[in-house]
Amino acid sequence: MERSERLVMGIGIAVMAVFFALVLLLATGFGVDVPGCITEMKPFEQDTVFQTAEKRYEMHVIARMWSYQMPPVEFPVGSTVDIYLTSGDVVHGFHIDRTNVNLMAVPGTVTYARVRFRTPGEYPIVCHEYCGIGHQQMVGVIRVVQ
Ligand SMILES: [Cu+2]
Repeated sequence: MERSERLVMGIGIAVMAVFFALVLLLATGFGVDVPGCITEMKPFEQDTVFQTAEKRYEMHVIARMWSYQMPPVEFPVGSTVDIYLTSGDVVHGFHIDRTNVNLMAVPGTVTYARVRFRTPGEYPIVCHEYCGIGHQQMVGVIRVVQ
């Protein structure tokens, strides 16, 4: 092995050692942790779906492998719904068919969309991010009635 190769390998090992020491220091000394507790996130402190005014609703959805934590929901035609979404494990998708709602459910963050349901019917919800072996089971439905 040439001297320059040994030098490059030595620098590489030293940089890896520094990064590893920094990760250990941050994890143990400064309490840096991956985001986790959904219940402490503000929108998720209340019930899942509730009415805020006439034909105005707020819906809090948690995506988990491999379903959406939300009850069967039914809104009257013309309702405006504020949707707050997060994930309890990995990245998921949240697309409401026949609307422009297309969100990412990311652990530790809350995504938001507002949608108005103008026509009655069923609005299927599907996950559009491959999230594991049960991904195809991640479906839901919103019913809009007269
Ligand atoms: Cu999925």
